[in-house]
Amino acid sequence: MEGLIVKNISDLFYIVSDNSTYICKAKGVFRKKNIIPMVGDKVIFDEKKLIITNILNRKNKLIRPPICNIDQAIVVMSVVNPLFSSNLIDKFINIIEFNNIKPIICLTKLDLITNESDINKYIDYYKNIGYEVIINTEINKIKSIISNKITVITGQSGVGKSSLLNKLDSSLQLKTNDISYALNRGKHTTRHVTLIPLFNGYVADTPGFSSLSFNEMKKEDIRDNMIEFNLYKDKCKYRDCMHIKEEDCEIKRLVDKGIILKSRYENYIKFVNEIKSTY
Ligand SMILES: Nc1nc2c(ncn2[C@@H]2O[C@H](COP(=O)(O)OP(=O)(O)O)[C@@H](O)[C@H]2O)c(=O)[nH]1
Ligand SMILES: [Mg+2]
Ligand SMILES: [Zn+2]
Repeated sequence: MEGLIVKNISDLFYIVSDNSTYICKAKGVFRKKNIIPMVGDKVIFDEKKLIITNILNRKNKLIRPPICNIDQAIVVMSVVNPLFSSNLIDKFINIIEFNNIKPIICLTKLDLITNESDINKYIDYYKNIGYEVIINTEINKIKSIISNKITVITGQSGVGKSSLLNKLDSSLQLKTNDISYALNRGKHTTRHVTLIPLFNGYVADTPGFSSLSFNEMKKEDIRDNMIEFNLYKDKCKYRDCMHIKEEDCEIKRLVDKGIILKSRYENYIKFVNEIKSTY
């Protein structure tokens, strides 16, 4: 039978197929080849022996959280409490782009601010370069985005990820404001990710990240994941321009003109320096 792994606890894999759940182990040969099935995998399994016999090709794969075959990632960011960070948004987006997953930005806690003009500047910019930007109160819109897809909900602790999922489906009853969990994470906790069925698709509510890293990425990757740079780079003098120290650089000109958002460019420079320092 064919099914989808929705949960993994040590060597047990919970597979959903035709509305039933089967708890299976992986075939021994996987271990020898060092292939480990993961949440999100589409697999072939023997429903009598409860053994996974084959893993279908993955279209993408995240290590943190460990999950694959993701259609889209909703990056949740509060405008305050915790304070809005364009740096974190750009970092999430960069990593998500690198993994060939569609990023969607969801802003929360707009009810806690009186002046929205600063935030609107970001909303307009990200929309302009082609990203979908939503507010956590736009429930019907979010429902249609999530329908029939596998979606990862990501973002730092406290931004309102679990609250949003509870609002989409009150029967989920996910714990919110779980500070103790946030403080303990990374110690002994293996990061259990679960795919929760929702609107004919699945969502994964991931724990907040203590750190996000550009693992395995080169500085050229970071550059190429800045999607709006790719629109203009042909006008740079050098074909492989990094848009940093080079002369006659179109990207730097557009930052000066205010066409490329200054914070995006500054975050880009920070990211490149971050990976340089890890070599
Ligand atoms: N004022 C306000 N509070 C919110 C909003 N969304 C979430 N919260 C609160 O923020 C806190 C953290 O929410 P939670 O869903 O646990 O965040 P998570 O760590 O990202 O899952 C909780 O106390 C929520 O009630 C919002 O849109 N406005
Ligand atoms: Mg949560
Ligand atoms: Zn350039």
